[in-house]
Amino acid sequence: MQQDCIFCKIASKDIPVNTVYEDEQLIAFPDINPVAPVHLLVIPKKHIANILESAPEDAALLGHIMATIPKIAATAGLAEDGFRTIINTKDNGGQTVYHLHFHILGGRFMTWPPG
Ligand code: IU
Repeated sequence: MQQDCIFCKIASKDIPVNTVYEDEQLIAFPDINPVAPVHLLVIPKKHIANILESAPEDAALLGHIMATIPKIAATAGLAEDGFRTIINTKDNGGQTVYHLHFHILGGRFMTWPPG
């Protein structure tokens, strides 16, 4: 856990959220400022600032997150029409919270390219 990291505090339950999925390695919860009818965040409980900062030993964790995202999306009702998964990285990627997180966006048609 990294001090002053808000997502570490969510992972440790110091800040409560409406958890939609949790296991030993990750937690998923609704984004506080949703940009789609369904907007979830999936975070590793381990503090990793972003995908650039992930280490070789994080490969299994990253794989577990990717393998779990479709289950979380399906539970949220997004399997039939689909959804978008986004990882924002550093300034040009639009990253504002420096604890790795995967956005799940669904419930409406997503345009391309993103802004
Ligand atoms: P970004 O990829 O770093 O830009 O996304 C951070 C997201 O975290 C953003 O969508 C925020 O609305 C969201 N968020 C949150 O859900 N709860 C919080 O306490 C904070 C940010 I701070």
